[in-house]
Amino acid sequence: MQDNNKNEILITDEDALKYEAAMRYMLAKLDLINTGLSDELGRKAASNISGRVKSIESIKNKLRRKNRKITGKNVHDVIKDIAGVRAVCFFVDDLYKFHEQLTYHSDITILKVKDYIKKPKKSGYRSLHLICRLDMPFAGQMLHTTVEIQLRTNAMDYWAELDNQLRYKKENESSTQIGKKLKSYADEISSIDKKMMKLRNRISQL
Ligand code: 0O2
Repeated sequence: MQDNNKNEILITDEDALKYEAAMRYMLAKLDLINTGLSDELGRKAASNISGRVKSIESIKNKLRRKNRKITGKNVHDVIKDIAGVRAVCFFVDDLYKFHEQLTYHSDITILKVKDYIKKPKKSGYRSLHLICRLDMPFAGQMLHTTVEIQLRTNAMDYWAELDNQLRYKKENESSTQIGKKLKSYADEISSIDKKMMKLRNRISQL
């Protein structure tokens, strides 16, 4: 993957393959954790698990948003979510159970926890982000790759997906007005998430 302006290789094909491998490995982990948790809880924990490797355009845009030079070094040093996976769960406490389960895996080191549920972003965005180092064997050698895990509820995901379509990364005239509305809807959605968890607890005591 090249930066067309300077002809600098930003990500080699080999690196791209490594990120792809790390993403798939982490997906398999989340899938296993989901199976175990669902069995323990007697209900499905995650409704959807997905992953992606960030496109070069998206990487370049993110470096621009962060006012960083588009260089191969910055791609690896600054962008921590080139490989990203996401588990979308039914209830807020399931997310923290996922987090706990991940700590039992010796090939995963959680480098940073960004809890945008306890402390939502100004936009209203909520999710639990874990920046992890994954140590895995690949092509006859050990691979050490950073992977971002996003854990969110269906409700948080619904909001984030709509926010992506309507506002996120768009700098236009109406963004302040729309931003305020979206923030208040995020708060409403979050209060429903809490109510649903309370209801589940009440039902389980019947
Ligand atoms: P994409 O296309 O989804 O991958 P840093 O601030 O340096 O610690 P980073 O990665 O810049 O780290 O920021 P942050 O805030 O932890 O956000 C990482 C990702 O969270 C974003 O990745 C989005 O996926 C999601 N996100 C964060 N804030 C919002 C928001 O307000 N609305 C929505 N819809 N999603 C958000 P990317 O690379 O920006 O996007």
